Amino acid sequence: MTRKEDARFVRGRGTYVDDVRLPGTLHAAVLRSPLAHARITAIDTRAAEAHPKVRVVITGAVLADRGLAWMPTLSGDVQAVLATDKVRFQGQEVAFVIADDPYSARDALALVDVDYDPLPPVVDARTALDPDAPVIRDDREGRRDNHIFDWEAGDAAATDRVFAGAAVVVAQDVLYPRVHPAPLETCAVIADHDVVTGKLTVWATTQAPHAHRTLLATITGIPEHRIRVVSPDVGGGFGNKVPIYPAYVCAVAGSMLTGRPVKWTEDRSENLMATTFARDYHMHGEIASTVDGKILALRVRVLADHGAFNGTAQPSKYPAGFFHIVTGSYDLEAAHCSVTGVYTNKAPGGVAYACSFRVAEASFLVERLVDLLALELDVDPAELRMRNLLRPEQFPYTCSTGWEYDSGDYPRALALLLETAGYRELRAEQARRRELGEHLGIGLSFFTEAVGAGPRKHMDIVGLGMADGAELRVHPTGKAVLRISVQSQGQGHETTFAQIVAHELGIGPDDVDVVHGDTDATPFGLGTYGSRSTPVSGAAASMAARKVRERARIVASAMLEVSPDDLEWSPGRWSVRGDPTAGKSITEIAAAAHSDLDLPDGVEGQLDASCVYNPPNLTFPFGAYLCVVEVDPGTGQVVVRRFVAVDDCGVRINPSIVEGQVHGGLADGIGVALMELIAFDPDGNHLGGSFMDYLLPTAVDCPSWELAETVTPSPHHPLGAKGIGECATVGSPAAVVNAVMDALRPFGVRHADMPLTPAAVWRAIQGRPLRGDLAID
Ligand code: MCN
Ligand code: CUN
Repeated sequence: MTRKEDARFVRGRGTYVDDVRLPGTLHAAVLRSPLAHARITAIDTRAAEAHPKVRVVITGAVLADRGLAWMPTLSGDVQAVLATDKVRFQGQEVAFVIADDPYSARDALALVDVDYDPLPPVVDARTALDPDAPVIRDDREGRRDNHIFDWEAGDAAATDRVFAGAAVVVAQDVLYPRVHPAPLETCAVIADHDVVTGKLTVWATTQAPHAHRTLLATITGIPEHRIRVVSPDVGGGFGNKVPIYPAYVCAVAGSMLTGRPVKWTEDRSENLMATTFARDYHMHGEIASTVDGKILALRVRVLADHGAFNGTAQPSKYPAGFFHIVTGSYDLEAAHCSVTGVYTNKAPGGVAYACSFRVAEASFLVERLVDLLALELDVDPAELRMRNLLRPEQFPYTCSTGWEYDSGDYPRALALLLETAGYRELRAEQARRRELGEHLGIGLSFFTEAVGAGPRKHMDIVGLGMADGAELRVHPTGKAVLRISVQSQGQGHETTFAQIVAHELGIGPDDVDVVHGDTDATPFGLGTYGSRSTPVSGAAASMAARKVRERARIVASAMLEVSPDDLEWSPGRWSVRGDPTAGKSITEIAAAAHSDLDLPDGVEGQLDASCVYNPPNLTFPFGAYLCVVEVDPGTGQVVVRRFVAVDDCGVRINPSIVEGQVHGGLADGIGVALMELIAFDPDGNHLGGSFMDYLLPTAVDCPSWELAETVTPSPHHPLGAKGIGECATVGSPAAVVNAVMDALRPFGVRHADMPLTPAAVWRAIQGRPLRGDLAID
């Protein structure tokens, strides 16, 4: 089925926040810090206020008077809404200028005079804990260092024992550099506070409207039932639109101060400089094996750069997200990982960009280590993986760090990959071309994803348990409206969720409309991230539809004057067991449910039903990827020739949407592996503030994707579906990097950090690898 929503998108008829025009709207711009670390000694707003079109200039002092200078982050830290004492990263919000039009607001930024007293910045996370490192968060009571958290998983002692006895140990420092989600639509908000009713309406481009409503209530003190968050069409999120940003709070304050709607739309540089980034994990990984390549254990230490405020969007029990799925897809005796989070003078965050809560970093590390082990043992990397993959009979499988993987057939996926790619022929071609002095590289990766957070008792964000609601209304004519708590940013929910209901009720998908993105019109739920929509909200939709079906059964039994037990279901119809001609369609039953038909005692009329779905476990999709690159050693240029991807996300609701998700994720992976980097100079100046510097992959950089699938249903999801949204982003960077390293094998290169730009590859060949996190050295 093609996507319903595309009817408006291909016509340019989508409605994004910036398209929303409320009468009397004022426009805002944000003044940002030019320095990474500095004390603010004075702010003079008089000249800006004298600008004829400026209505209000909000500073931290103005907010402090109202208790709004600081706000909670998703991790339970606090973040400055507008800087009062210090600025802590370049691009930090310092003042919010509200004017009659956006141009005047921009112009007036230059009229705000801020005196800064520069401080030395912490740019390299590896120096953040040095005793003489400048203390970034001196606002935190009693804290005199840049330490945020220590966290560990797995059995350290058991792991050390296995390592001590292992015949082979391979170790590597691996940086997963800072990258950015870079959605096409940047962040935007309109806050509209009604002084008469006390109602606040916030139009925002968000992945989690309900969570935003609760957070806005907590931050502003406005009662939650008077807040409505509307998220119209969202032009991409990729994790960037999970948090609340300071300018959203300023817009609310601005609307309360002016009595008018206040709109703010971010520009590209602001988005790249100041909104939540991803990764920035300095990892030290070790892998232990027997001489014949049986992988025994993994030991990992991580230094996590969280920027100046810890805005990471992890479930609160897991400050390092699901990083402990670093055991990957292999049968290990033991594993241990420890993560230390630190503050640096960089934009806050710590998670975003199709990451599934740090599975991207974990997956990348383990797949690099497996390739390094293959190199060490001189065995084929496909063969080494095949020997160590979990076997189907081991599921459900509890890994060494505690996750219970729900289902999988890994060897089948890898075998399909090798066959689809023609692996043996590729290796033969590689050998031939090496003779000719050409550098073809073949890279593999195998990944296991963990998507669909909760259950609620293990996973929450700011105390909100991860469950999702769905409400299904069936009108008298049998047409249905499904209201869901998750929010599409391009994933096609209006199509797939209609398909779920249509499948359960046996009606056409065009007879189901999907409503989302308005907290006044939809049930509560945590929203779309961690590829949780299908696993959680999709399950809620399915369960609500099954309740409708059961109600329909009772109504049908009254219509047919038989016991409900004597009815059997076929798509769209309840009929008398053994007599398919005596039956009623859902449409007929819906009409009867709204009619004067006498229903059994205790049975309400109508068919509407709802469900709150608290998943019993995550779902664990997986995949096997293969990338073929060609490297020009003279220039360091990498060209991706082929990319073959086998994905298993259980039952596919809409195969073409799933393929679209995989295409996007593979492109992401090529971007991260070869070109995307948020870099800083030693003074903490951000070096990637535009798409001229922060490179995104285009069609030119991507081959024609070759996709294949296996289907291993999730045993606990009502439809057997697992999430897919982030799989390819998680799995693909390792395949690309492994391919480049494979191509560079004749040069004795073992490892180079992403992004593998021409400069990075060339320098690796010269034996002087670039420091991946610094664009200059
Ligand atoms: N689907 C399916 N069958 C399955 C699994 C999924 O048909 N077995 C369909 C779903 O119904 C949905 C789509 O595939 O239409 C993605 O579903 P799911 O895996 O549940 O992921 P979410 O809908 O929760 O999307 C979130 C995920 C995340 S976290 C990021 S980051 C990301 C991604 O989606 N951001 C995206 N893909 C994106 N795609 C677009 N276009 N834009 C983004 O911002
Ligand atoms: Cu972590 S990026 Mo997606 O989960 O929104």
